[in-house]
Amino acid sequence: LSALRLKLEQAHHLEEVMKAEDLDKKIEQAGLSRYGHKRALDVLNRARRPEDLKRLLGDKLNRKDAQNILMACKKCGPYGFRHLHEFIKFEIPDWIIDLILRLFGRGSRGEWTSPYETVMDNGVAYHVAHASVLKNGWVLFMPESSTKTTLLWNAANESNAEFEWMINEPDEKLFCAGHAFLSDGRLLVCGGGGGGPSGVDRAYIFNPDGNSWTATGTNMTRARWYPTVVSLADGRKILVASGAPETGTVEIYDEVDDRFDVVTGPDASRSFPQLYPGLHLLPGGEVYYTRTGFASAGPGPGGNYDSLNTNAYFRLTGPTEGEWVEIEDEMEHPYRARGMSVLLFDDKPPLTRVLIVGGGSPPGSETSELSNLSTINPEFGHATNVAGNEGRNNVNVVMLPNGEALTIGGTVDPDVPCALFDPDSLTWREADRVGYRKQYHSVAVLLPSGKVAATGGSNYGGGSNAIEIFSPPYLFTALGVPAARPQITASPDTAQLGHTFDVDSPQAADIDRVVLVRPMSVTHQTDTCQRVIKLGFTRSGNTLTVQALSHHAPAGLAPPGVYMLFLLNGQGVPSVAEFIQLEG
Ligand SMILES: [Cu+2]
Repeated sequence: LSALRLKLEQAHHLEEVMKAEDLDKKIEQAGLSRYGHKRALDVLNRARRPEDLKRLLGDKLNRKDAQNILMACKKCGPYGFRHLHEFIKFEIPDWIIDLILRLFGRGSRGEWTSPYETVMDNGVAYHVAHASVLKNGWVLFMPESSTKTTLLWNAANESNAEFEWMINEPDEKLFCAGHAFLSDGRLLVCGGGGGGPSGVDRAYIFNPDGNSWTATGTNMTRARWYPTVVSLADGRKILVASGAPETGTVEIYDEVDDRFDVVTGPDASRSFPQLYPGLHLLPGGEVYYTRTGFASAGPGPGGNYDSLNTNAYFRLTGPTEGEWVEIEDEMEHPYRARGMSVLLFDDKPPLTRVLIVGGGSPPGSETSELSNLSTINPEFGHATNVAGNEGRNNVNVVMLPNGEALTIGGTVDPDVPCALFDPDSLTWREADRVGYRKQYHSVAVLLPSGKVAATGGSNYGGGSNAIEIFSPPYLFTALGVPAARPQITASPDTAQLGHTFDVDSPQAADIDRVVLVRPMSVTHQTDTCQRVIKLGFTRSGNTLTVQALSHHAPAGLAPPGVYMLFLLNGQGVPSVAEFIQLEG
């Protein structure tokens, strides 16, 4: 009899081992990272009542199963479940395990990987503080140190590190410069000069055709360290604002005349509490100040804050004349230093919104605020907690082609999850965590692959030289398998604003959205370039005829320049982007 019992026990044990192996396979297939696994167990272990579990697992969960899970959790000891394997012992239904794998796997949280580091050809680590996505798909990095070397990275090569070092370097340090793209995809880089607020008045242009640096025709009219640079609506003028030691003036770079001029007028100057003030070009052509930025220079604790607490906008009133207009109403948390702001556009109301994430101190830095800028009297919304519920400073926000905003880091502890904002439901949800701290001097950019690269801050910001790459949830099915992506088989190099252009795709019948995304050029949580713009289209066979905005579209919606063209299918899966030059 005891032999029989032993046999039964062995059989039972064998069955458990087989079930565990089966589960391990499922865990791997769902892309449940060690961290995702821990988050799943955290949520389960925190549940106290069946209702807590229903919130996670939905109404399909009946009371009996819920109570079984709560009981099983208790039986596992004071820490609750330590591995999903423990579910097997308690015969928790398969559908619950499968649902947990879907909720915490890469199909809903995406996945960070870290293929390699930024190193120079002599093997020395390269510390990044600036990143710009060029029209050839390479990324231009500028250093977080007093070296003049700029680094090019082939973002399309994820398996092997592929870098190029500039043969001709600018003769000034570009660390702490501000930058934005010109209308032909060249990059204008203004001021900086290294690690101190004395600043330089030099400006340079990087040309991705031939990878060359040249000085601008004239210097800036002022020295500027930590300035913000914004492309304006006409595709010819770039606004340069703030930057120490200059306090108030703004100036205009004219890309046709290749010169800088200071902007004049009774209200043409405005001092900002922040260096790198968060500025964005609105569809109407105004430049809006979001109150994000970097406060450290100037008097006062932590920076030269203004007492106004107002937002403001700038508009040109003549070729080199302009004015700042203060906005009376104010944000719930107007102190947003070291937060980041992004524009959200839609083709139905609300048409234009700005999302402000983190910055300042708690309460406030753990939240985001959404302001409706569809009229020039903004409506300020209430602050909403960003998933992770942690204060975020020096946080990165990247707009994805599906219109979601990805928040990365901003916390000392990289264990705090990244967060995805859905502009339709106005809700945040958790995403996979980054591998390394992403704070001061960290950068993140959307790549043509539809993935996001993050790195930087390794010298001063506690960061890492690792290039980390995020595959958003849209690149996977709900079960964590790579999703089939639509392809672009033909698209033009240029398109005229107000006119149509043709794009070929074998999946044309499934295409739900055609979007233009302006490539990012980011440093210090400041990017004025990124914008996601939906285009109308019609379909005939494998060809999409796309409307490059209507004649009536306001000029500031899509300033002339190089864009990434993405097709998205009905499941929201994007193609790899093709670059397209939008001409005014
Ligand atoms: Cu800095």
